Amino acid sequence: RALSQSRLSRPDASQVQTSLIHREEEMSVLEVSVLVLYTGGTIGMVEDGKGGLVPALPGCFIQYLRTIPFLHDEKYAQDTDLYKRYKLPPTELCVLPLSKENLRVVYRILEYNPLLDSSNMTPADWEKIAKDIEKYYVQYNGFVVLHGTDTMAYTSSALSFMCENLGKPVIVTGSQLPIYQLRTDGRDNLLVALLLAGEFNIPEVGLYFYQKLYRGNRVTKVDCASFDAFTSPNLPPLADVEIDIKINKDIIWWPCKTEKFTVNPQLNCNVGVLRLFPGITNETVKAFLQPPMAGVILETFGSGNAPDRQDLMDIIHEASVRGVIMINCTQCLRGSVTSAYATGQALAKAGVVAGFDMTPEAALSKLSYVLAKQDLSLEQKKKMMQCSLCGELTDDSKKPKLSDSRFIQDIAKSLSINCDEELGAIRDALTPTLVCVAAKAGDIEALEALREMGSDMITADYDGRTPLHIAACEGHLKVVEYLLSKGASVYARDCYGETPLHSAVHCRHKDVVKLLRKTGAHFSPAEIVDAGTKLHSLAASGDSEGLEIWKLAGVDQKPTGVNGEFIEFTACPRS
Ligand code: ASN
Repeated sequence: RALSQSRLSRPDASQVQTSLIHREEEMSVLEVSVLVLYTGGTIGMVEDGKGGLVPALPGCFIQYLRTIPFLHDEKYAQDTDLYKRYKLPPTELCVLPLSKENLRVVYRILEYNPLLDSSNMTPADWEKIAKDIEKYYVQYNGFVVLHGTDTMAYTSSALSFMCENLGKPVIVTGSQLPIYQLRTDGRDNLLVALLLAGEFNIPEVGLYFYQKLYRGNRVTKVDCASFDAFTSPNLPPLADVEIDIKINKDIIWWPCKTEKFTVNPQLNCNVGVLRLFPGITNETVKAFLQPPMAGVILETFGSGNAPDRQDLMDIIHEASVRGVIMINCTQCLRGSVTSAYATGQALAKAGVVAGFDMTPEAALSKLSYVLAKQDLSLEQKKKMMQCSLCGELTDDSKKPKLSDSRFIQDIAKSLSINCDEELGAIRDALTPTLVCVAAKAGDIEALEALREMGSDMITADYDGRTPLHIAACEGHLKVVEYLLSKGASVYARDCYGETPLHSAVHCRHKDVVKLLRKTGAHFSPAEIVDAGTKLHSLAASGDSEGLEIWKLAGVDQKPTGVNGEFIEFTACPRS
């Protein structure tokens, strides 16, 4: 912040010196906060004395984490009055050592009671997790859900649908061996999940396991004897965690609506999965489709094929006419349902809807979510099942192809480049700057042209300022609107921790502030504390316009002092 202010007015040499010192101090204490919802799973289990694993006693988990130096830095907590500042006891709060990115992840653990083996999870538990994310959404930069691996793919899929307009990372993880054991994947999975949730702006429900961050609704558990337990058969990982953490930003599902985050907890539980097999009888299928069944995932052969005998098709057609929604998903691990074969076409004729390359876990939880939408007709629900709501199925038609970009192609030609990796490198080096320039100029046409070339609207400049920061600062309302519709995040932070909302407030662009608030932007608790000084000075100088814009941004002042002076500041999470 000291440096960003010094950019506004030319500092003399002594000021530069002070700014750098501030910067160093400030960077070493830039904190991000993560809420850990600890629901159970092997990660926190111990032997029950009879040869079985069960969740440890309440409180054991965090007590243990606090003894591991790379998961908790007590000296920092003491030196900086952490527990007092966060108003939380040491039984709930931990802080990681300083990361390579010069950040401190401060994390709070909310331990569920009872802790569950994930085989006992139900939709009611998904609802509780989703509602906790909603309850604490404004207070934390990201969320980690600690969960058993057995049904983790169902939970991560369900959360991805229930958390509508998600703008912050929700990382689901767990382990194959308990964290208390000498050899375990638990410590590493937890540490990386915390870093991903705190330091990276990935607005998705992800599942982190064994060096890969996957999209939560694309995963399936494939191995119960290896640390590498999950796979995402039809989508590459969102991030590869090797020596460097490589985020695959081309496939991240950036939110494109100017709507706030909400949780939609309604699910219809009258759903099921029927795996077809050679010789399946009509009676079995008929019995399965009886009321109250409202939706069924049919696990078919190959690219969506089933025995096409007429009597079986009649049973399926009858169920469809009764309003049962049936989704065609393949039993194959990889690939998509197509209409390549007559046996598959017969299913479509009987009323079965293609589920393309959705995993059965994603298809089932999506069906449960879609069926519960009371304001939609049956046809609308079927249509919704075939559209990608949050990246759960592949829709190639929307993806701009790098090879279609004339600009990139021309540059590649003049540099004699023809391999895809080098093309990607050119795009990554050139287009972020061009997008920032267009955002500053308020030039939507240029932005659209750049987007068509395959450029994203989210990559930051060297100060971590995204095109949205720049447009917000300049007060280009239309550009802000455009960027939000193309995936820009209201939670992006520049290297000083400043959000686009802060930029808009600082430059007093009321309309931009309003739009960002509508999209769910808010100040962090730390920014609210900082805002105190600013509000005091605005109040002291009688700057009512300045005070009003802070209020619009969700920070209000209460004149509670004896003489009516402003002494307390509160956040209004929802405008
Ligand atoms: N049974 C455990 C669970 O799902 C398996 C695990 O977490 N590795 O809770």
